[in-house]
Amino acid sequence: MRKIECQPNLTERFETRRRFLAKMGKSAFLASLGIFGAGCEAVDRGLLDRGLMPVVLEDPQAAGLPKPDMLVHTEQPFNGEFVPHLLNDDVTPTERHFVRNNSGIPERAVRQDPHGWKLVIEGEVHKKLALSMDDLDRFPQVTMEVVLECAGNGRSLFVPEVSGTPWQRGAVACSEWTGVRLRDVLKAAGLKPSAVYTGNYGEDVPNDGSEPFSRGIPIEKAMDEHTLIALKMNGEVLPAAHGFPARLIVPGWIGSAMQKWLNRIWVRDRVHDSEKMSGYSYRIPAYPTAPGDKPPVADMRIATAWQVKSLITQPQASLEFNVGDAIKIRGHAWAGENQINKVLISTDFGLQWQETQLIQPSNKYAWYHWETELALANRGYYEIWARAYDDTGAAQPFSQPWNPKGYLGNVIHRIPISVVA
Ligand SMILES: Nc1nc2c(c(=O)[nH]1)N[C@H]1C(S)=C(S)[C@@H](COP(=O)(O)O)O[C@H]1N2
Ligand SMILES: [Mo]
Repeated sequence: MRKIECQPNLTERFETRRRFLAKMGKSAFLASLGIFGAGCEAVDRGLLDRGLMPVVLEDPQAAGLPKPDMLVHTEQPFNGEFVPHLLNDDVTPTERHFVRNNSGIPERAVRQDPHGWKLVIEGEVHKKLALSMDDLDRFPQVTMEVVLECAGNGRSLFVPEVSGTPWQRGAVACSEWTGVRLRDVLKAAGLKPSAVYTGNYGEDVPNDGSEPFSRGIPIEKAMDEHTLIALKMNGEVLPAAHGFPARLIVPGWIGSAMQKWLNRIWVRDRVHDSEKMSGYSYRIPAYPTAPGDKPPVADMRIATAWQVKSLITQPQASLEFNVGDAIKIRGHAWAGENQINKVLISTDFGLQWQETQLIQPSNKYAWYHWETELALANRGYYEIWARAYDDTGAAQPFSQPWNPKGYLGNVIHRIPISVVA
């Protein structure tokens, strides 16, 4: 089994894996983790240097998935989110953080074993680094609450329908992340003047031989003091599903910039040109497009920061109230690189708006909270609409602007309720 799991040849590894998975049921597989965990360790130590490929599992249960009450879109790769009223916490607990995977989860992450793991920094640097967890622990540690939102969150609201995971509103969370500043690590490697972009890689190398998920960020964002190599989530070592042992946190930007299971940063002398940086992947048209229109690839631009957005987390959709009841309304708001100015709500389809109380975030890049209370004087069907405004004057649209892959959706959130006499 050790030989199978540490197979250096990619093609052969896939064949043996298929046999391996066919032979073993889920529970037998889980039981075996401890056994080959010990066996692989010595081999793992030289993993990167000798060019061996990490092993990726396609068994979400091994990584504790799905989480309770999760709305699961796909099991392989695993993608799941939560309905808005389950996201009411100020700081999202790990059990309520959505999971978005492009392929399987590395076996190392499931074993929670950092032995042999190295983060390689190479490319346009003076000194190539291969940092162990102990090396990273020696850099200053930073803790921040950061909104992490998939670029495709809200995709299911696009009309006409677009391809991709049909996220509703829950592919967003704001957890607390602890780690080291990416810029401290890049400084240790010494950036050459030719450095313009990072190319980020992780251990989740797909089983079908397709190009591994890899995205990058401009050097300016990489050198921003808030961009982290996170080692902890909500005070605990990173869970398997969220990138153990290290992931990027690129505050304000789309989730795909936040590489999980990070093991290599290739500093580049040009904009990173991997598959997930090209074509229609994580790219949006340079100009507004008619619904259903697909502009030429040359007119597509890399999606970066999120735009102004809000979520109603209370009340739960479709609740029934009595006339005159005090109805507590609450939620979050965030705006990528910008700050929130106000969140207004309406209960009459946008004819009249009222202010809510805005609660400042604990740090830049965490989400704001907002709340208010109201009573409805007549029975009937109502929708609570929330609309956030940022400090640039931008506000959420009433109707979702369209793009070919359904990215950066920020149409106002509406919660239906009914009031009975
Ligand atoms: N290595 C790796 N990193 C990745 C991904 C991935 O599939 N592989 N998915 C990205 C995308 S598209 C998103 S939205 C976030 C999701 O982070 P989460 O699963 O911790 O919520 O991780 C990003 N980092
Ligand atoms: Mo994403």
